[in-house]
Amino acid sequence: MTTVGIRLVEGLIDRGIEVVFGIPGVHTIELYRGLAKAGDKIRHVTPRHEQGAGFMADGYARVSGKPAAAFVITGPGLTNTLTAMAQARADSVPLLVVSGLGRSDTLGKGLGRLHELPDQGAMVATLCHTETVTDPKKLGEVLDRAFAAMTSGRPGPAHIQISTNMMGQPCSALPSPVVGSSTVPLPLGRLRSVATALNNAERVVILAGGGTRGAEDELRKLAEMLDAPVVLTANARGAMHGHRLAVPASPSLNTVRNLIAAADQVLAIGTELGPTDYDVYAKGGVPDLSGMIRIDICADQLARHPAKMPIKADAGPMMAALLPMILPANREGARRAEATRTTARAELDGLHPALPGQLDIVEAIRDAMPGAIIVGDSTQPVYAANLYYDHDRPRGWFNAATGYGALGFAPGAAVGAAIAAPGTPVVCLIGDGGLQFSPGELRTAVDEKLPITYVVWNNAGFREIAEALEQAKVPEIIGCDPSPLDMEHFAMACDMLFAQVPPDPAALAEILATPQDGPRFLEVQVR
Ligand SMILES: Cc1ncc(C[n+]2csc(CCOP(=O)(O)OP(=O)(O)O)c2C)c(N)n1
Ligand SMILES: [Mg+2]
Repeated sequence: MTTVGIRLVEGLIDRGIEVVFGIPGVHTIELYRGLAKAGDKIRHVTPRHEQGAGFMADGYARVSGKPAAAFVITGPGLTNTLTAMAQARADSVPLLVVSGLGRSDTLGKGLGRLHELPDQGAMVATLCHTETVTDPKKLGEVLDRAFAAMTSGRPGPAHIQISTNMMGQPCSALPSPVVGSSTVPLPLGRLRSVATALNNAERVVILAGGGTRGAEDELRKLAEMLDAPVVLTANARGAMHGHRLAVPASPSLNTVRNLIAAADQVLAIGTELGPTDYDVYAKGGVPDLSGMIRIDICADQLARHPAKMPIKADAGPMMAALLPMILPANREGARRAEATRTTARAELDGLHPALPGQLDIVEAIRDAMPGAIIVGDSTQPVYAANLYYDHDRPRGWFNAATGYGALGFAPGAAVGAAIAAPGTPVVCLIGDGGLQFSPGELRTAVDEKLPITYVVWNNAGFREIAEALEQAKVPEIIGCDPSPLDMEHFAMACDMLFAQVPPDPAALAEILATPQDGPRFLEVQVR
């Protein structure tokens, strides 16, 4: 008999899913029967915790540009995954979580059954689109709606839950997936008025966010035609590496704010204008953007900030449509961008004496491993680089130090990244505190023989938070000194190569440049 569980796996394969990250349980047996039947068509990766499953799928989606899937049990499996779903929501990552659900005749009755929750679907519904499979004949529609929720408009997570008694029901072959059409082209008149506003401006500045991922060519061409500096938020980094017009610096820096304030036309593309990029120090002073042209795929995003021209459109096609209407002009873009880059870098020195050294470490990693993907956690060098750092490839710099900011993101996300880009070296840059949130996921990298280098910034505790408490003049610094792991023993227990280095870029670069086969562990001893 072919069950709902088996058909669901087939339906995922038909929609381009090649890997599932998951932990099985008695509530997902039919899903695993489906995986077993699908053989080579789909790969299963076993994390050590469901939060890791979610973060792995997240890293996979960010690097591949495609939706990714996690299978978890009902109850604790799903609550363990919620943090990863929230991170995916904040960073617009298409993450599908398929979970079990208790027997349908027991739901909401509070019988104390295994993994019971009062109302699992309602719990997820505040976070993302959620679906319950209640009829095998409707399984295809459920999948189509979940994929549409993840990929049409602003990407994000989605959830499908299936009761144990439903998972084993007979289910006939699913119809072919319904594929949504691409975004509706803008009316020509509207495009013309945007182009006219840009052509008439003397000093254009582009603000590029994560919505420009995958449209790096269009972004570069548009910037070149407009001769406009491009400010790249953390989720847009990696676009326009080394380009004369790139400003890979945070709009929280005064220097970058001055560049924006001096523009007579701001063009914001695929950026939510959120405080973790635009006002990370919560000091206010974000330049007035009400005169901007704003392109965003999400109508309610557009409603959140006043703009002269709010345009609901997909970034790539919109930029491509604008290009032939832009008149080439000299706006001294390269001079303005270079001056901003130089001053931004200098501004770091004044913000905190340790920042330039931390940034040197990230640049040393990039230069020792060209083309590598750096997946960051919430640790000091990652904060430094989110302020100012030019990564050398698109989709190669992302982290949880921004947006939702879930500590412990990087070990799982690095696994997903490495699986999505076979042969590409991946660096997981993480603190000693963050490492202890998700240490188990390093073993997943060993199981899967992935070329991940764990660069662990060991400053013995939650240093960034300790500094925040100090600055706030809290009379005693409490809770910031969890003892770090003995890294060498830990790496040995994981069966990984291990080395120790001082926080010296040259020493780190030397070790990183040695070829690598499988995962390895580098402890940067900060103190
Ligand atoms: C899930 C979660 N819990 C708590 C925090 C708050 N937090 C942010 S950074 C941090 C300290 C991280 O320590 P470590 O990884 O050692 O990095 P360091 O600041 O020392 O470089 C904490 C506790 C968070 N971001 N996410
Ligand atoms: Mg630390």
